[in-house]
Amino acid sequence: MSNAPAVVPEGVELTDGFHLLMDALELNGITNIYGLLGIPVTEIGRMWQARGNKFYSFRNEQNAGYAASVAGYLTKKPGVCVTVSAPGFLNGLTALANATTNCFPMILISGSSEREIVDLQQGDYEEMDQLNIARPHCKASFRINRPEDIGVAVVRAVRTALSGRPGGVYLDIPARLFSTVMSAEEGKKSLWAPVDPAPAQIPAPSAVQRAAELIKNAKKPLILFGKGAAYAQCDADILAFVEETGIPFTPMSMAKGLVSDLHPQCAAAARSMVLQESDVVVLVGARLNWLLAHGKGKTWGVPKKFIQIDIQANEIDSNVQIAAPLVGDVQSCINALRAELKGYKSDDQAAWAKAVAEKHNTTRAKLAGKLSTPTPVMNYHNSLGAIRDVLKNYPDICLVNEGANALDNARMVIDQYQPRKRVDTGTWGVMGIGMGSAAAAAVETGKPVVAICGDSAFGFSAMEYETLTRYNLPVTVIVMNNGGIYRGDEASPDHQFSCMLFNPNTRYDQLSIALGGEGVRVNTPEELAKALEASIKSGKTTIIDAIIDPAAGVESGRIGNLNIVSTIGKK
Ligand code: OXT
Ligand code: ADP
Ligand code: MG
Repeated sequence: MSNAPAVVPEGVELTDGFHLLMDALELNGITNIYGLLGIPVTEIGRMWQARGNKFYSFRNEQNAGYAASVAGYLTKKPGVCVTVSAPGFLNGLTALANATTNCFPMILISGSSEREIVDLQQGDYEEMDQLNIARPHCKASFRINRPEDIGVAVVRAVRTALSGRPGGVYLDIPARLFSTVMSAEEGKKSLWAPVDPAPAQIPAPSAVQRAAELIKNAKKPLILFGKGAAYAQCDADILAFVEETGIPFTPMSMAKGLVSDLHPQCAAAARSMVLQESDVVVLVGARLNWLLAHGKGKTWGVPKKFIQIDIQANEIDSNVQIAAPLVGDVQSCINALRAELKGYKSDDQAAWAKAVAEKHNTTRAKLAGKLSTPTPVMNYHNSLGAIRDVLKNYPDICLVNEGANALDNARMVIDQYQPRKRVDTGTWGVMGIGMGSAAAAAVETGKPVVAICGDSAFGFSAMEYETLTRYNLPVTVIVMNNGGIYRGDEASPDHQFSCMLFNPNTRYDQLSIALGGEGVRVNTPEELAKALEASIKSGKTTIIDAIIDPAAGVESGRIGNLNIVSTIGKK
């Protein structure tokens, strides 16, 4: 079979790979592309902009990829990232793998070098077998060899990214294809948009009955929401399920706000109690992975029965036995359960809900005291307390959050009021998602964004701050400057700076000014609150360099239990 382009008779109107790719993306509802250009994809950016679409040009493909993946999470449409070959592709691949791990729909499109040379390893410009390297890190990896296949490839990528468990797709486009021509009329005919790319998946009635029976007979039920429930965008149905059942709920970090943290049934501040004491747990779009101690051990206390709502059938029983699997999309499963549970009422459950609410309220009240206690140098509590007080007046702001102490304390302190308003380090606990996520959140929601980043975490994508200022995005970055990873007070050995510390003279506020933004350094909660309020009101891209006590953090934040330490040979 030949890969040679079809011979087109003279006088016939022509199109080429570049044009067909853009036509196909537009037809599939894509308007924003995140990426970084160069050989062989430069024309994509220029032509995409010339068509009136938006191309967000980043400084490193990894950040463009994180932006695309977050765009996918927030919009339920695949976020698209475009990169050059080999090194650009590899930078983007980190984000594609992260998207797949987090179940975010994303398409990475990379130009690649000529197959004939790559396959014989003859040393082409940026030679790499990208198609196969991508394969284990995403849901599917496709190469397009002929212009007439661009339409079907884009449709397959969109459907694969969106259907079932969402995730990443890689599209490999050898350089030559971009300029390969074919008849414009035939090209047009080769394009289409998929019908119903993420079909509803309805749970079996018997599975719904089984789950409903467990709920009805429970004495201490709990609902646990994960980011799959937030992604599903069936917020009203979820709220109705919570309120109709009266069951306490607790959110995983990115599900915070799916039902407001201020809702009377929220049990976030009684987390240990509800995980340990509950007898039936309804998992909604949340995996029993490391973040949930694999569903076993002392985190989970008394024996319990799990009901698990998930679109991915083989997620069930991944760690422990699931008593009532509900395989389907969140919306269909929740509504089927609601119908089955109509009219049920349980006095036992009401008493449990009351006890949980009391614990939750007491813990919140205790924390509130710490949030307003002044200290000579700001700590995580009083700095985040100040941020929380400002943000409660802006419930629709999207919060981006990374770091260790900066992450764990912010998750605990800062309330979320609306769905999908929190983006963080996700399933991998990955640092560096900050600026890419902030860019996408600002672009896709059109609302202001606040990013709370540890100083280490910020450093992973700091140069991308210029991308934020360049596009005038209303993002306030609060760098929690404690001078190091976890803490800033570690003693250095005689011969070298400690491997956990940063230069204590670093001025993140001045970095902002150098990169075209606003910058302010703050030393007290009052200054922090004032600077944040002013920044949000101004809509200007700003860094607030918040000086945090170097001794305030703890090793690895809330997951110190996962840290491995040597007990041998320490001086
Ligand atoms: O019920 P109990 O008593 O248990 O109490 C809980 C709740 O009930 C209560 N709570 C509340 N109380 C009062 N009021 C309210 N509203 C409230 N809400 C809750 O609080 C507690 C805790 O609740 P929580 O958080 O819900 O529960 P818990 O038990 O913590 O939950 C467990 C987890 C596992 C679900 C949770 O902890 C979690 O989600 N953790 C995520 C952790 C994570 O992913 N961390 C990031 C990775 S750490 C490390 O790997 C780092 N690195 C290495 C590295 C990485 N990651 N990536 C790459 C690419 N390269 C390297 C690095 C470099 S972190 C890091 C940088 C760190 O330095 P920085 O300078 O950036 O940051 P700083 O530390 O600030 O210096
Ligand atoms: P968290 O980290 O918040 O606990 P996870 O990423 O571990 O959440 O889990 C999300 C789960 O949600 C995944 O198992 C995924 O298959 C599932 N999921 C994603 N979208 C849907 C949907 N629309 N309906 C049902 N399940 C979904
Ligand atoms: Mg730090």
